[in-house]
Amino acid sequence: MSSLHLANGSEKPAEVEGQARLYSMEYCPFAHRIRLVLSLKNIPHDIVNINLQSKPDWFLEIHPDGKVPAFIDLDGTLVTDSVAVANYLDEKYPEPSLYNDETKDRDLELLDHFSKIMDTFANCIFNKDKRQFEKILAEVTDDLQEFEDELNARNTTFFGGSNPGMLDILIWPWFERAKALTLLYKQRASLDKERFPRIMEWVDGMKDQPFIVKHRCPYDKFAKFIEAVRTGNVDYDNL
Ligand SMILES: N[C@@H](CCC(=O)N[C@@H](CS)C(=O)NCC(=O)O)C(=O)O
Repeated sequence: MSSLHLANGSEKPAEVEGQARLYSMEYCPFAHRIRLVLSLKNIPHDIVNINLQSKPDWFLEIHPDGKVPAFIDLDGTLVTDSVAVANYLDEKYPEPSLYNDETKDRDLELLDHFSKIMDTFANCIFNKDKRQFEKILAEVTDDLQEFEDELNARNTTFFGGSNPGMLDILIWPWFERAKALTLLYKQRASLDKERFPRIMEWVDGMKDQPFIVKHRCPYDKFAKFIEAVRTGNVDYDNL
């Protein structure tokens, strides 16, 4: 289902009858979101991985921004940007539905707030945040409090209820990669069990979901990927 990361000069893989297509990259958290939605909803698709350091011309013709994820539906519709793709898939393939009417607005608000954590994470991995690790950790921990409180208020394992919903899926790729920071900064860190019991239960519940297991991105591999990105030379298929 997945492919090697195709670079410029490669042939564009032929479309497969009856399958949508996701242009992806193994370590990208945004593309990871879409792999999870596609799997959970059992949407027939293939995955074409792109070498983002040497993008094929045919990929740039499809999506001139050159970013993954890019999704092409069976009827040829192109959708880009992970949240837009996830919402498109939820409308077009409603089983199972990933939003609850009662919580959708709050989910979208929390997703918006989560982008602060995503930005901090990106600044850390790309060496743009010059603060001490402890300071960054303290800030992210404070930002997470709202998510702990929300799970507590909902009194459910997942934001989606007894099963993961859209918010669970859209934030998960960063939780799976978070420990990579301890390797990159060569520091220890763990979540305070007393302060974040709900988040801990949520992480345990998410980790066991078959669609999560299927697309796992081990944090040590992600750290290797980031180290390779920092050298400017990524061997996407042999990390
Ligand atoms: N806002 C976009 C971000 C996607 C994104 O930044 N993808 C990265 C890989 S993780 C990418 O394609 N980078 C290639 C580039 O910027 O040239 C989304 O949510 O899909």
